[in-house]
Amino acid sequence: SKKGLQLPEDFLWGGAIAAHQAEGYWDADGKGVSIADVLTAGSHEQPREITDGVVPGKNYPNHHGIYFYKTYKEDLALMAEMGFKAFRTSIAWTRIFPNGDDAEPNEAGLAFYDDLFDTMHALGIEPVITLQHFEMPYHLVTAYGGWENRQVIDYFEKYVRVVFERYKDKVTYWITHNEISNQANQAEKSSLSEFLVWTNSGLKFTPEMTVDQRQAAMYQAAHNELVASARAVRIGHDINPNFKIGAMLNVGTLYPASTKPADQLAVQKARQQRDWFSDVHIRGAYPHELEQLFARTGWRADVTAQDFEDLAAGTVDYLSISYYASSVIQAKTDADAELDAATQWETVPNTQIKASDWGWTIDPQGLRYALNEINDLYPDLPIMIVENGFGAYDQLDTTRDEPTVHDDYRIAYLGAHIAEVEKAVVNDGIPVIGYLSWGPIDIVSAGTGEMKKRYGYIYVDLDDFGEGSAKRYKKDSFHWYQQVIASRGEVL
Ligand code: P53
Repeated sequence: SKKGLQLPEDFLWGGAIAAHQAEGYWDADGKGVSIADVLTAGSHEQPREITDGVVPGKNYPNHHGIYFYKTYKEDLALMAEMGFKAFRTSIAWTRIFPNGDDAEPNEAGLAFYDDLFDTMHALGIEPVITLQHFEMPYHLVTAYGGWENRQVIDYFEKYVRVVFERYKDKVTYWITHNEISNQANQAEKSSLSEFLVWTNSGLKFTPEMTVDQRQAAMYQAAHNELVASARAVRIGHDINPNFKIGAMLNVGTLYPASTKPADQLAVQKARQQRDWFSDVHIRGAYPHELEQLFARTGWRADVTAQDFEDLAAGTVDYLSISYYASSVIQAKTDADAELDAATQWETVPNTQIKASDWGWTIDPQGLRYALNEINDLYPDLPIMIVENGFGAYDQLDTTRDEPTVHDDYRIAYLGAHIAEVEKAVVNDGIPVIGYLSWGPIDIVSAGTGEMKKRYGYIYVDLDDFGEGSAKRYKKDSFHWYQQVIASRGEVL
């Protein structure tokens, strides 16, 4: 631990989870089936399966999560003990509207979040609340086709009106759609692509679908989500002008594979194709290269004049980001890339840096790079880091009176990333308003459905089959993060 830079007094230190990865009690108190409830357990080698409804006998880890639905009071008390100023979670849309198209909201679901937010305030913790984190009602997929259908905009609007009204005095920081850009560049057939369009948009990419059809479906769904987000911003500001409503993108830094001009252009195009979502959210309009693309391809066909007015009128108050890793982009050909170049470049390994056991590169400087890049594009827009962390295998040390985990690898990852955030704020002058690390308590992995891919400062005694005592134990990183927050990041 060495003396370093410090972050401002009002900086929002904390952590972030999502409802479907933690709450469990997937069918309790009137909750409906969500798209996360039909995802089986997978692993680094074995993709999660998207089943047709809930199939008996399959392992659905989100059905149990870490039982946060019942343990939130004790769990939040541990966050408060670490000194958390803010805590991010999501509202499970299916607790409020079990099917999405229900006439009336479910009071039991609303009451749960009332108490959750009250609990946070009693502990001095500011809620940061995501409206859609990978879990729309499954019924909106089977009956409407997911976000590709613009009727879903109206159902989302109905849901956000209810929660904005209900929690208008309890929640200030909102996020509309989690990692909305994950679905970009996923037209090529792979299980990861199928997973990402499912979790973002409730889209089912079947093997028969052509690249063209996949692109059209994704761009249409994304458009509908962006219109829904913009409408939510306006509705929210009408209900409470103090609301801060943000967008959320994964901004893993992209590097060119070489100094070859074709690689430079490829990385630039890859970034534009991934990051245009923030232009729509922040500037209220599509960037020109996207409009050119749609003019050429006919993708994103179902639009109205009202949509564009809504987008312009509903720009966000801040940008929230996740950052885990960087990637390297290489052109497949030396010829000039066309704009729709998703098929003209590929990601290649970075031999300069190490990676996690799940192949995610460890690149703290990439975070400073990403923050600078965002600030160059959108000067002075507040940025909240709402996910960053290290998924790793943990070994519970049971030789102590109180079991613990010696997670020096996690401390090393987090400390190095926080140091780069401090340089971005103190040296580069970037308005980063918070740092919420991912999974401050172990939860179910989104990508693999594993429990053993752990991010927490707090260990949860559950395995990949949901077996275990579910007891919570403080890891070494718990005490470390406590002193990071207490010293405002000076002691890492
Ligand atoms: P897990 C893909 C790429 C980057 C981030 O991920 C992603 C995903 C989807 O897995 O997800 C975000 O649990 C997401 C969280 C998720 C976290 O990153 O696969 O917003 O829900 O848990 C970490 O290790």
